[in-house]
Amino acid sequence: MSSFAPTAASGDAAAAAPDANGYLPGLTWKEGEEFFPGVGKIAYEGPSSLNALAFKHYNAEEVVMGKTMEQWCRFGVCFWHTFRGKGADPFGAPTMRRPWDDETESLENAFRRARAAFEFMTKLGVKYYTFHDRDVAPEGATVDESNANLDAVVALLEKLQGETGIKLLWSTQNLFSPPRYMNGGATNPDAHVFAMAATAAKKVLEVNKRLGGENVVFWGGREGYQSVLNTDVKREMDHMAAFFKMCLAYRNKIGSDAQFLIEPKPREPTKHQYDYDAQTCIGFLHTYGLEKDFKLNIEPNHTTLAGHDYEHDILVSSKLGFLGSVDANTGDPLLGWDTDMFPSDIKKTTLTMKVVLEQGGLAPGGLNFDCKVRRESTELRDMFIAHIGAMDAFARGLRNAARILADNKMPAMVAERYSSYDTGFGAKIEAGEATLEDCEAFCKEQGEPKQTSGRAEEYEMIMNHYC
Ligand code: XLS
Ligand code: NI
Ligand code: NI
Repeated sequence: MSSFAPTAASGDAAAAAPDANGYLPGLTWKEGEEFFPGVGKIAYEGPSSLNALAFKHYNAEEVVMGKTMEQWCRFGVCFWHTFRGKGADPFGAPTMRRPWDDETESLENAFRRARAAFEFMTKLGVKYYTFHDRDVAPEGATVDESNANLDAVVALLEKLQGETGIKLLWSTQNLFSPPRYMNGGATNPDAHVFAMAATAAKKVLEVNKRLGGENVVFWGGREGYQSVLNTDVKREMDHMAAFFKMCLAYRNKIGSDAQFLIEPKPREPTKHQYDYDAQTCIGFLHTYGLEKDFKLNIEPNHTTLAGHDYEHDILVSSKLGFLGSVDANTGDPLLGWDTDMFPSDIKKTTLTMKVVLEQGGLAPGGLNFDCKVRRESTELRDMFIAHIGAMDAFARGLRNAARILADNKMPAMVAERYSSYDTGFGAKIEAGEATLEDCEAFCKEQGEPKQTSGRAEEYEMIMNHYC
């Protein structure tokens, strides 16, 4: 197939005449047609290929350190950006129209979207997907109506899962878009709104179980505050813990074994979110006795918003036993918001996959592409290319990380750096058997410690060898 030139998929959409605003008319797709004509099953063509619609590095069946790439990566497609995102940003209107989307909040539209999503994932070869309740089905006028809408779409999702073998990585409740949640969901000062949030979570737990969802995510976009002046921080955090405990009790009651994941984010939309970063969440879980029942879903673009480097929260949560899943995206260093871009930096994917290899895998979590194509990437083929590029980036990261571990050059250097704790007085410190008096006696006897280089430049040189 031809290289990076536009293909039939984009040409097809371009065939329709744009309206006065330059938009293509909605619903140009017709029953019986493919949603992505001109794009077949994405194949692995190897590193020498320049075909944009082929994998150059992700070879699903290839075995790396005892597992296939597919098993290590467990990629997921997210419904919200990929099938609801239309390119709107804080400064501009939507730029994208999808041929199957008539822009209404009808169930018919929701059904078409779901079918388009499953064709997309099948062609891409991704085995997992993720959604918020309101991504897949429209909100109704009452709780019953909303739940009935969701049930109707979930019945179709269940059928499509059965036909394709694609599974639900996780689902979650949208407690941030509806105006009722403007002051928070579980941390809302109004107990009635808390109850609405809990009602939505209850339904998601039921639906997640029905669809065999392997995890449930809790991202608290409005669980935080805009002003300390009007906020009782302690009560809000207590309420958030109460909400989590209700969710756990209900999960256990209905016999679901889905892993619960909190997704940290420091801010946006609220100025301060209680789930600021991985260590803040871990502290919260310990404070409320929830540390055995939750893991974390780490999103690197949130990590960088918290002022840490891309890999920081992945590393820290893994080493403390809390890494459950990854929302595999990236930010732009020059933009201060959650741009949710598809990852393409091989050093970052290498560092991520090194952590994944070291902890023996992510299951039941995965690498979920909580990513959107740029506002200017308006063609259907861009949806494929973005995912293919990111999957290739993680495949390269996986191979690189496996070489780093197999060669054992860097790991051995790190081990050597800490070797004073392996034996003698250091081992006594690690065992918790040394006192302040012992330390003083040791220093009086040993004198000044010798200076040891951190050798960061050498590590960087070695990293470049692998990437
Ligand atoms: C927003 C979050 C959100 C969660 C799911 O920044 O990343 O998309 O992943 O609610
Ligand atoms: Ni996310
Ligand atoms: Ni995000």
